[in-house]
Amino acid sequence: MTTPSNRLKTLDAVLNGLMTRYSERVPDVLGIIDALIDEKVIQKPDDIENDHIAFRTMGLPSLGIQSFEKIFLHYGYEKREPYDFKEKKLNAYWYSPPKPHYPRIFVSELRVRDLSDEAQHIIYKYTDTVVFDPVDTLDLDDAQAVDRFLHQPLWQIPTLDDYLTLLKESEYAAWVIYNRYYLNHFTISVHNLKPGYNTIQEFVAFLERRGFKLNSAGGTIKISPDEGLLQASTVAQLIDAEFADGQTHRIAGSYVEFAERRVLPEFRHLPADQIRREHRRDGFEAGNADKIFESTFTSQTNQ
Ligand code: OOG
Ligand code: NI
Repeated sequence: MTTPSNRLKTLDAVLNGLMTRYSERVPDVLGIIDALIDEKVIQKPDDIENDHIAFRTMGLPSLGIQSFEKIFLHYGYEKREPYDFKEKKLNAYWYSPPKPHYPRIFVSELRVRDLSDEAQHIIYKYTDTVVFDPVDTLDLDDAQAVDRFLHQPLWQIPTLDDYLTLLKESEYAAWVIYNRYYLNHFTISVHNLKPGYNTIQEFVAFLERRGFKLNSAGGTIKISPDEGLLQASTVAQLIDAEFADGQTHRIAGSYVEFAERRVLPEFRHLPADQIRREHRRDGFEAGNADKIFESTFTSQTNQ
């Protein structure tokens, strides 16, 4: 029987599977963890609080947010505010977790219909094989099945030509056509780390000292207008991608993000040892997110 506690066990397994594949694809993950252990900021990887994870998808009838979100709604996540990225032609939502120690989730989708006919045609060439919502036939209580689904090809591997044509018009489209539902990033919460590392400014200084390459779009540190949410990210790591025509090309894979959530003004009187997640700035910020998307863009990965 599916009980709420079984669902959380399934969620644990799904999140573990995502983090395992992601760490294999993104050497910066272990690089940063090792550097944190080396500087005695943490003792083991589990000491890191994961602020949120993010996924990208194609906004199409059998795919998109309305399909993908069914997975995490099943595990007790709640849909929260929408975001609209006009220039990048993206929609997004964030989801709050069933318990505070789970990561928030940020899911975005490409408004495929807003692209040129040529780009739409390329995308449909691949996604037209997805004729029904694949999540509808997935047993969401079977963690292994969900893990397989999140890492399996949803459509044929693209040709390099198609990839490069898409890249010219929408870097996001090119990313999704190759990387699909691979975890786009996980996010280290910095505010609960020890002094010297618990502000985004100090954490960024640590990363730069250790030689990690950071996304500079709109400035390295992205700050929400209310100054409660401060974010930074690495530049996506390149992967040697094999394309359908047998060609290989180095393309953007995934990246790592860092977030500082400040205590809300109404809770600033609380002693430090009483501060919990609900006392800090929650949610996301469109202005920050708009620049963080660019962590996988060639303007950042080629610098
Ligand atoms: C997501 C970018 C936005 C945030 O925390 O605002 C984001 C993406 O690159 O897919 O992660
Ligand atoms: Ni993020």
